[in-house]
Amino acid sequence: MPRPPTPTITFGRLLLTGAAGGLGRELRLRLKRCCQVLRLSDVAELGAAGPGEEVVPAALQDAAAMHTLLQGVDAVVHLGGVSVEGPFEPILQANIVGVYNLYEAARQHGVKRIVFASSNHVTGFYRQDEVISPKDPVRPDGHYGLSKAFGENLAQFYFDRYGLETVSLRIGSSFPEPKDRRMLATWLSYDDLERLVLASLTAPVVGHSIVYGMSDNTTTWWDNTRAAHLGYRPQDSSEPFRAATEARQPVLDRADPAVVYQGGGFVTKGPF
Ligand code: 15L
Repeated sequence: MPRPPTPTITFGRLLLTGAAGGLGRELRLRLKRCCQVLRLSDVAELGAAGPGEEVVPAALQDAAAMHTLLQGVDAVVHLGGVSVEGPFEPILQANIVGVYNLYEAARQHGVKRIVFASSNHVTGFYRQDEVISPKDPVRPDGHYGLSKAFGENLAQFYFDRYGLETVSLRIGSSFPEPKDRRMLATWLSYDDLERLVLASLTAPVVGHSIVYGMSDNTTTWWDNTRAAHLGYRPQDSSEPFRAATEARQPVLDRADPAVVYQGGGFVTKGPF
C-alpha cells in the first residue's frame, strides 16, 4: 500500500499525549513530518527525546502540569488516559478530570485545534446489525465509553463557547491486524490511522467533527458520510485477513452480548 502523502510542515509545536501507548508509539514515528517540534507526554516512560522532539511527562489529572504542558503548543493529538474498560475511579481521574484539564489549559494557551482520541465504545450498545452515524445518539457500553462521550461533549462546548476546534475520532480497533471477527468491521490500520490524524489536523474548517476511525472494511457498522469534509480516504481493508480470522474463530455464539453488540467484549465487563 502507498504510504500517506508527506504533509507540508503545518505546525510549529504539536503535542502528542499518551505518547508511550500503542498508538502513541506509532504516531510518534509518523507525526514529526507535520511539525517543527513534536512534544511528547505520558505518565509512562517515553525514553530520551530524539531530533525534533521534546519529552514532557505529565499526569492529566494534575491541572498545573497540564498548564505547563500546553505552553507554546499550536495543536494537540490527545491519546492520553485510560484506553480500556475498567473501574470508574481511574477513568474519572484520567479521562474526565484529565480531559477537562487539557481543554482548559489549551484554551488559556490559545491552542487552535485538538484531535481527540474518542472511541467506538461511545456507541458500543448499538447492535452489530445496525449501521450508525455520528448523528445517532450515544449509547456508551461502560465507564470508558461514558468518559469518551464526556470528552466529545466537552469538545463541542469548547468549540461553541471558545472556538477551539476538535475532531473526535471514534477509533475502532487499531492494531497491526484484526484479532477476531468483530475487528473485521472495526479495524483501523496504522497507515489509515496516520491518514485520519493528518486529515483531522489539516482540514481547513472542522468546528467539532466526529468521525469513526476505521479502514475501508467491507463489513462496516459505521457511516462516515457526514465527515467527508475531513478528506479522509482510507486505503487499507480488513478483507485480506478475513479467511485467517474466520478460521481462527469458526463458531460464534449468537446469544453472547459480545457477539450481538458493536462494543464486543466491553459490553459485559464489570461490575467492578
Ligand atoms: C478501544 O477503544 C480500545 O482502546 C482498544 O484497546 C480496543 O479494545 C478498541 O477500542 C476496540 O473496540 O477494539
